[in-house]
Amino acid sequence: IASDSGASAPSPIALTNVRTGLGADAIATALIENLYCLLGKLPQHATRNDWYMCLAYTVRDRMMERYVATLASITETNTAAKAVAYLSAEFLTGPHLGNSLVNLGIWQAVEEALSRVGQDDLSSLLDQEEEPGLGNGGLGRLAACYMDSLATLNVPAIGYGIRYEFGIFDQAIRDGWQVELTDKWLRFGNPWEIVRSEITFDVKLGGRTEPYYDEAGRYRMRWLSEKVVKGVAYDTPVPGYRVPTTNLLRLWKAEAAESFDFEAFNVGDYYRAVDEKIASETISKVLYPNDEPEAGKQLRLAQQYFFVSCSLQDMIRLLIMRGKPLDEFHSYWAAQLNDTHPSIAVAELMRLLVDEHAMEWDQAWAITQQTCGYTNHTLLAEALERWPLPLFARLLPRHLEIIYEINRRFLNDIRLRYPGDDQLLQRLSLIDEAGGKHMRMAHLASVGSHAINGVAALHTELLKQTLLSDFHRVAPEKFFNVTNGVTPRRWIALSNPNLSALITRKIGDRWLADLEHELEHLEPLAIDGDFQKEWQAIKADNKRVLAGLIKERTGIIIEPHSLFDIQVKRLHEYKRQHLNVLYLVTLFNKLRRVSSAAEIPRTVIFGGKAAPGYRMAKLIIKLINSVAAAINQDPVVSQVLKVVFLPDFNVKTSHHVYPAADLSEQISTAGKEASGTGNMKFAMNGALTIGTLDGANVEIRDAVGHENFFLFGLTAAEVERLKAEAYTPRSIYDSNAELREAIDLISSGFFSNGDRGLFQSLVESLITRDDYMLLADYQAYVECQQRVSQAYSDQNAWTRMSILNCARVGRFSSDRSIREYCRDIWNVRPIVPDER
Ligand code: NTF
Repeated sequence: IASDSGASAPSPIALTNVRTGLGADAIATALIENLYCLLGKLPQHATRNDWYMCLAYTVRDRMMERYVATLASITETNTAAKAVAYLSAEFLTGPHLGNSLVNLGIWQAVEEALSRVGQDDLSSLLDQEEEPGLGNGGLGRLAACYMDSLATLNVPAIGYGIRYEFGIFDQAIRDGWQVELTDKWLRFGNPWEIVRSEITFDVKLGGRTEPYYDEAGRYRMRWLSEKVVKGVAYDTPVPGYRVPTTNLLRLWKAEAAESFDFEAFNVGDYYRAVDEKIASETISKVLYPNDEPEAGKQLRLAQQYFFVSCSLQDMIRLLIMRGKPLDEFHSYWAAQLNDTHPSIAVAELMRLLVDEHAMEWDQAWAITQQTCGYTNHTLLAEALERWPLPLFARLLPRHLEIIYEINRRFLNDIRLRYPGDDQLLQRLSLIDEAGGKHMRMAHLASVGSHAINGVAALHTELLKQTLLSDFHRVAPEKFFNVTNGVTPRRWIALSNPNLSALITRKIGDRWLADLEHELEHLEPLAIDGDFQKEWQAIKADNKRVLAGLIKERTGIIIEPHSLFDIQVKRLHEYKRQHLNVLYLVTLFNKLRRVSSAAEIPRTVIFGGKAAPGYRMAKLIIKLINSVAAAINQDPVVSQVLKVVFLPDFNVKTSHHVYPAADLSEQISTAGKEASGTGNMKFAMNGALTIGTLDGANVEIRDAVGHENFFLFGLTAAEVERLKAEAYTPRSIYDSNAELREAIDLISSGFFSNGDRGLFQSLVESLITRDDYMLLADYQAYVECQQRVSQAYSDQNAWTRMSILNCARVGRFSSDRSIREYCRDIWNVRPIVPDER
């Protein structure tokens, strides 16, 4: 077979150059062929979307050889490779086209091919792609970065999740309020996925259990379910960066096991027959739009069980295909639980091994524990998944029995090791007996895994000291830290191509595959005047692009020379977007009093979605928009300050946001943000951070140098101490005149057309409870922002710091994170190309 890359693995099939060739000729021919054969169009009649579709198919073709070869390494008898199953309810991949061009190294060839067929604008085709928004925020995007790194490091892996028909909602802003619109991402079809109609599994739900004796006379249990739904596999190839490995994302769609209930159909009840089909398909219908769990939502538990069961059944099938015995399951699979959403895997793997494959309990338990690892992503108590026992029993009666047995054995063991400590037993139990009984999913994940990890050094320490302290006491050897990372392919190469080209020109092109060791070669250039100029010019360009986008989406005109101060992330009280607003109101008050001539011009940009049911978060969006309107309208203040809420922040938009930032806002209450990953994306693109000692900020600050980071605020320990001492926010309000003036202006109705009630709940909560310590950190934040302005006024010094921020954050590549998972948790090694 002809392939002009030289990198492809040998194909068992003779593919033609039109399918595999990475040069412009082959790609141009393929474009025309695909347009004709797949879309049934002639070039003169093709719409922009037609061109996008046929380009997508053309690019996908070029991944197939590697994809088939990688899959073979997980299915063929003679390979010893252990593979990773990354189990996650969310994969926020973002658009595939641009990323695939980067990873396959065919950007230029595609541009050239397009121009040969009369299409000169690759970027408009990139724009056509609907974002697959199958995640809420950090957790889902992390899973996508990890899939990119697994492939890039040649580690065979399958990402298992749910093919939601509707992903995260689209956000519109009407009259300053968030409005949610359904995300119809599949509307025009999805050229990146391959339906595997033959790979389906039955998933049982409901019903009851029944004891019986098997042929060998053994006492066993069987599950007589009330209903069965079918999971169908949809695969999306995940190409590594310039390597032979192409992994896959396997997402399950729910369908009715029988699409017609023939009995109902025969008696003429057509509608009832169709009902079951509809009910089954509901399971993969929609992503829950909360970063917190939906307490007591049966459908959510059904979703989790549905994808976990399909995935584990698939993993067993693949093991058997390889001719390996089931008792070696853990030697061939490492399963990572991305938070507790897939934690039912612990009970499901036990059920499959014990009930379906007649394995002894002890052996099944050893395999389960050795297979599973659990990553915790939050310490927030309200975000911990707990299922009311009656709901759990109704949906998963057999799993309830299995979990009781796991718990009985676990607590027996603890009782022997810590005699007489009943409190400890209660705290460790998988069942919370207080109030209505609940199943504690974090406990199930912790007991059923050989490794438990937090996502930043501070977070892991707090996990050990607080949330999981009892588990740490009884099994300290299970605990690891793996600080999050993000892929430099999407977050630098794809979203900041000019910066990327500049870096490559200076330090060669190895940095994209080895950020940890290569990026630091930029450091000496931080004081190089010419380099600084180029650096500034690129930032200025990126800011102009973002300004254009903002004008198009909001009508607001911003000044590209101003300091771009950006806070983009989910809306949550602990992330404290409203602390940022308090500062803006303070600045507004000041600028109305004194001449603004000396003020450094700023544009403050917000973006992020609020969970539809989170009233306070939605009110904060309204406040941001109201304050923005007042500031932007003020003829004096708006000369030096503009405020923008950029609607519908998602992966696609974010490509234009991180590269344009001067200042990255990472201002959560210390101890609350597990890691953050936006903080890394900003720094990689040369933004300086203003932040608290929270999550990965701590490590970012150590990496970039304390003098290149704007630190403010209480530490996690100080936050706890202050809370314990009966914190009284009102006394801070009373004693700080600027703060009081800002809060009073909000209360006065100034920002709400005289409506004093509108923001009252927000103001009340700040003055009376202030759970997230805004008032305690307010003064420090305001002063820190003044230091920022001062620093920005010296552009050369700022640019030096900006370069150093980028040069020193190489360790926040997801490649480093994945190497650590491979070494400490999964015990997997890369496959070398000739192993397949
Ligand atoms: C998030 N957790 C954390 O809030 C972020 O700090 C972290 O960067 C990401 O996970 C990725 O680790 C969640 O989204 C959840 F669901 F756990 F609350």
